[in-house]
Amino acid sequence: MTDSHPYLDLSEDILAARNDRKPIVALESTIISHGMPYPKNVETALEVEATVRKHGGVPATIAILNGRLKAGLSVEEIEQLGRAGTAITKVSRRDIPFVVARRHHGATTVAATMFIAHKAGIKVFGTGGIGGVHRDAPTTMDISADLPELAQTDVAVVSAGAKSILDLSLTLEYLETHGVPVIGYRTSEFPAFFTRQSGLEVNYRLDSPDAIAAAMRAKWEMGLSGGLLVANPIPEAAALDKKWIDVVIDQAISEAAGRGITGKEITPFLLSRIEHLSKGKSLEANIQLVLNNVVLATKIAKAYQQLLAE
Ligand code: PSU
Ligand code: MN
Repeated sequence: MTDSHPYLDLSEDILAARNDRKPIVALESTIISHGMPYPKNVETALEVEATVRKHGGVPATIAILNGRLKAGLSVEEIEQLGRAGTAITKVSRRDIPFVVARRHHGATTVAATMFIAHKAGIKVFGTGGIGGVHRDAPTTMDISADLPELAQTDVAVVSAGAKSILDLSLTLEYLETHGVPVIGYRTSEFPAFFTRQSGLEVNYRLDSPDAIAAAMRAKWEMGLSGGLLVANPIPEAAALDKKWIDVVIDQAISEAAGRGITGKEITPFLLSRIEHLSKGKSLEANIQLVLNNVVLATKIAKAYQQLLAE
């Protein structure tokens, strides 16, 4: 079914949720196809959706299917993306028109998911980690399209910070330059995905979903466009040992450099090597932090809906 946009299909669920002003949470699909191995990816995607529902929200997993931008997927569609894995095109902002024109399928990154969520009127998006400025960016200029998307698209993204496959300090500098606020949820430190600490500070510490929703409303009501990054640390019990995971990450990065991997392949390559080298420990941590993030995203979506209804 189409709703006011010639390229976009909202599922029945999402259309109904919009009409009833229910809190909707956007979810990305690159994490399914390129971020985790099958069948854990599908199990996790379905558990993530169930978690949003359990907390009173409506999940909108976002992807491109047969050239249509989709917000709200069926279980079969999620299974299809997860089973195909890296055979599905990883779609960031620049790729969207080509996958659409060819009527192909695409798994959307944080950037592409934000773009589609915004078109669908969805303001909150929960994921694992965002892309950022790569460690070798001063020479390669490898900066994820997720960052300029955060600078321009009005969606709040809840993530567990970013992995130290990236230069976290440069990532925060980029966000500052482009006016993207970084909010620490109940922390003043920017979390490093697998660990709660990075040694770097967030811009604002906020301790409640209501406070985050109030900042979103103020920002957008005054026409100050662009997203917000909500950094939610991994639960203590799921966090990995920093020294140990740093060794794993360094090894994955040197393997990527040795094989000359660049461009859009690098992030999926690093994620899968880290998973392999950590013997699945990183995958378990990844799943736990995503679940934690979508709980917070649902609470923020609820708080934001309530504010708008006042
Ligand atoms: N980081 C993760 N897990 C992921 C990704 C990044 O810890 O699944 C995915 C997300 O879809 C993100 C994308 O938007 O990788 C970034 O890719 P790139 O660095 O090529 O922009
Ligand atoms: Mn890149």
